[in-house]
Formats: sequence, structure tokens, C-alpha cells
Amino acid sequence: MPVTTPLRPWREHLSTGSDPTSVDLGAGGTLVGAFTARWSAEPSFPVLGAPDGDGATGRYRWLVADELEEASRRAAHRLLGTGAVPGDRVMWSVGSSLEGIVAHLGALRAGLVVVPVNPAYGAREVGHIAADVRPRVAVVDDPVRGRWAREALGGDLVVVGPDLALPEGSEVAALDAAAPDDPALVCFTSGTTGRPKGAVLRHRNLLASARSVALAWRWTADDRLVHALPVFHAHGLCVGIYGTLVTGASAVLLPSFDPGAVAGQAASPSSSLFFGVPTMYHRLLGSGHLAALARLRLCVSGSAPLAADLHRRCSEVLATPVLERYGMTETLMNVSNPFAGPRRAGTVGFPLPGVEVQLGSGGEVRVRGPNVFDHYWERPAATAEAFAPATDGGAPWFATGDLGAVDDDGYLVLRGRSSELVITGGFNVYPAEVEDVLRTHPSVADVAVVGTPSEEWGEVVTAFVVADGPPPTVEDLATVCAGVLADYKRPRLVHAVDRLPRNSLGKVVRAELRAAVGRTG
Ligand code: MLC
Ligand code: AMP
Repeated sequence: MPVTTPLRPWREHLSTGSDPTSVDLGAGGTLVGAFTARWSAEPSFPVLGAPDGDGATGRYRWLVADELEEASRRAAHRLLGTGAVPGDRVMWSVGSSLEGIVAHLGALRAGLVVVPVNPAYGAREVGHIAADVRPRVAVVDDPVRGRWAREALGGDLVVVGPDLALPEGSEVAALDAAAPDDPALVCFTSGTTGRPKGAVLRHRNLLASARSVALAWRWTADDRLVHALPVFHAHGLCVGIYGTLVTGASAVLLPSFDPGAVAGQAASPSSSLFFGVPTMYHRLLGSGHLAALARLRLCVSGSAPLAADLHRRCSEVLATPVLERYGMTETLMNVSNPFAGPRRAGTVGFPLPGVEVQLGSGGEVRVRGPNVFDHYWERPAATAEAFAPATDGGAPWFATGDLGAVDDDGYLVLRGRSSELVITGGFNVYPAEVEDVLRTHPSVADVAVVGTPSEEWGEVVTAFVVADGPPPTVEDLATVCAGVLADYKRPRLVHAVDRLPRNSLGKVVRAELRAAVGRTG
């Protein structure tokens, strides 16, 4: 393993004078234990706000800690009232809203296991997940997703809207009884060969990761996050929402990402943090709205590589450089540039408190720590393949599939992925899933999907098609994807080719296809 410079140790993330041995990432035991402790300590503290109605009035609705406690308690009882018992799965597929978060917190307080599902998913995507985790309840903001899930299950699913208000006095069981080892989430990450895999995250994993970033980024109760990320992925949910609740801070939940709305919220004197994916920074910069974020004390980027040039251009506008960090659904947050030290463009920094990082063979990044999951839902073979045994008697290493190197300053530089995963605008797309759908088009004889570089999206989904007849256009391919794949997965570029480059084993050489395409806008 030709690593010459070691990664900087995680203790460098701590504030000066902090004792690394005193760091307790498990304090509070469970997510709900940590949340409810904060709520009872400061019942009138405004925790979560969101634009009132359609946002046109400019007014906000706030839930103070006491209201959040009560609303999530009622939601928990409503969910348990369906007959669900602790350990049952709840499919949770909602846009960013206070009701949606309350329902989520209610499910956790009831000891249920939440399965977040992108509300943009179609019947096939929802059906896959439902059939896999067999939810007892679906919390959806559009009943059609409940119907798709029920069809996939062949019946037996209670479908409810996100507003789970219940009259006082309808309490059915004790709440907040989850143990640190109990699963809290099953998050689907898809797989390189078709069937999506659900990463099972325990309360203690989620709590440790939220505490770890809170320590490193000096996140305190005085902070207010401008939250414009989707809530159904690790970034918006586990970092944005859980981080806010664990630290006793507050967040304003925007229903979607709009540069002007983010700038408007950032201008509020209470706002202090913004977390985004690189596409969001690209749009904030391009629209001229980034300057409004200069008054925030911290802007974080993650989920996809932040191009060094975009990092520099953003940092010229902001008061302090963007802080880039690196995470994954299975591991939550692993590595971060420092809050206090230099934030180096083109690097993701060094391990977060409690996290160990190693470069395996071929430079593959491996991680272990209290933040790291330990299995995929009912997929023992995939689990076994994902972990490498440790030689020091410690926990096995999770092999991330990301390739890295350590720079001269001990910062991790990501150099791509060993898998075929495409990341577009922070969303993951697995070529096999898209290829399967494209093959249903009558003019597609053969097809390979790769990610090609784009300034705005990082990568765009690009199809190389061997046509049977006239080559299909982007629009033609969109017709077979419509309603079957979430829109972000459909190809944005199509190239007709006579044949696909294959190696001696018949496998498509994707690198050759990627190299054939220049940079797009
Ligand atoms: C939207 N579109 C996308 C897309 N998002 N296409 C490709 N890739 C994407 N990511 C499509 C829309 O469907 C639409 O299609 C067209 O692009 C333009 O839509 P838009 O309104 O301009 O896009 P918008 O809805 O504003 O979405 C852009 C975005 C969004 C950047 C806000 O992609 C987003 O929220 N990304 C964040 C993803 C995220 O949270 N990832 C975290 C994963 S957790 P049409 O056909 O209608 O034109 C993780 C771990 C970690 O990775 O480390 O954090
Ligand atoms: P997900 O499966 O959605 O959790 O996506 C995780 C993947 O996102 C990681 O394996 C990385 O490939 C990628 N990723 C996350 N953060 C970064 C970053 N800062 N730079 C580069 N890639 C990142």
C-alpha cells in the first residue's frame, strides 16, 4: 500500500484544548433520546420553521420544541394505532415539510424503522423497495405511491398522509423505547447490478455521525440552517435534520432548492449555515445569489465532487471558503475539511471525529467507526462483499468503492470510483437500471450508460446506443423512461455508435465511452 503521507488525525477537527478522549459520540444513546432531551431542556425554543402556505406571504410557521414533542408524540401514537409494532418498517415518501418531518420523528419515537423513498420515484422504483422491506405503513404525500407499494406487496399496507394529527388522549404505548442498537432507517442505495440494496442504519450510527459533524463544524444551539436539500437522503436528513435536532439548533426547511429563496433566507440575521451539493453552488454562483450567503458562518458542500475551480470561485464570493466533506449512505459522514484549518479545494479533508479511514488495494477508500452501518437489509452476500476483515482485530473495514490518495498535507483526495455509479446533481444513478429500461425501446439494439462531465451537474447521464433502425433521440428515450424511472435518471445525452467497446470478457469498457465525450455545459 504505497501511502507515503498519513491522513491527518481526527483530533485536529476538535477546538483547541479539547481532549479527544472525552469525545462521546454515543451520548444520549439513541436519536430520539438525544432529541427529546433537547426539547425538554428548552421547551419554547423555535426548532423547525417553514414557509407558511405556498410561501407567497413571506411568513413562516415555526414549531417550538414543545410543539414538536407533542406533534411527534401524536404521530407516533397514530402510527402505532395502525397495528404497527416496534421494528416494523414505515415507507416514508414526502417532500420537505414540517408535517413530513413530524411524521418521521413520530415513527422513530414509536420504534419503527423508517424507509425514505424519493417522492419522484415511479411505480417500479417504489415497488422494488416495498417488496424488499415489506412496510407495515406508508406515509406518503401522494396516495399513488401508497397504491404502488400496496400492489407490489399484494395488499396489507396502511397508507396515511404526512399529517398524522391525533386527538389528545389516544395514546397506545410507551414511546422512545428504542435501544442504541435498534435500526432506525433502511436507506436504499441501489446496486451496480440492478436490485437496490437497503443500508440498515442503527440509532447509534446516526447519533454518532450527527455528533461527529457537530463537533467538527462547531455546530451549536445558536445556529440556524438554511435547509434546501431533499429530506429523503443522508445529506438532507441525517446531516441536516438530525444534526439540527441533536445540537438543539434550528433550521428553516425550504420546500425545494431555489437560489433566490436560499439567498432570501440566508439574509435573515438568525441564519448561519447552508449545506448543499455542488450543483446548488453552481446555480447560486451563476444566478448572483451566492453573495447573500457571505454572511453565514459556514457553507458546506458534499454528496458529489466540488470542482476545484467552482470551489475557488465560490470562496471568492463567500466570507470563508466552502467546506467540502465526504460521506455515503452506508457510513454517513466520513471525512471533512477542517472548520478551523485550511479548506483545500479538490480535497475532502481528513477523518471526522471517531472515524477511521484507510486506503486499501488500488487506493480504495475504506472506513470504519461508530457511524458505519453493519449490514444491508436481507442481503448477506452483498454485506459480506462490502466489508474487508481487519488485521488488527478491530471491526471490519467498509469498502466504499471510492478511489483516493493522500496529498502532502495529509488531506484525502478522491480520484473517482471503482464502481460504475454516476452522480448527477448529487443523485446517484446506476447504469444497469437505466440500461434495462432503455432496452425496451424498439430502436435500441444495445446500450451502455455512463456519466460524462458537466459543469452544472458534475456528471450527466449519457447513453451510447447501437440502433436498430434510425438512432433514437434523447426525447425518444425519455418516452420509455417516463413513469418508470425518476426523471433525473433518464439520459440527457445520446450518442449513436456502431458497436460498444467490450473487453475480452464481453464487459463494456465504460472508460472508453467516457473518454469519447468532451465536457458539456
Ligand atoms: C433534477 N433534475 C435532474 C437532477 N435534479 N437531472 C439530473 N440530475 C439531477 N440531480 C432534472 C429535473 O427532473 C428536470 O427535468 C431538470 O433536471 C431541471 O430541473 P430543475 O428544477 O432545474 O432541477 P431541480 O429540481 O432544481 O434539482 C436540482 C437539485 C437537485 C440540484 C436541487 O438535483 C437536488 O436536490 N440534488 C440534491 C441531491 C441530494 O440531496 N443528494 C444527497 C445524497 S446523500 P426535466 O426533464 O423536467 O427538464 C449522499 C451522501 C453524502 O450522497 O455524502 O451526502
Ligand atoms: P450515496 O450512495 O448517495 O450515499 O453517495 C455516496 C457517494 O457520493 C460516495 O461514495 C462518493 O462517491 C460520493 N461523494 C460524497 N461526497 C463526496 C465528495 N465531497 N466528493 C466526491 N464524491 C463524494
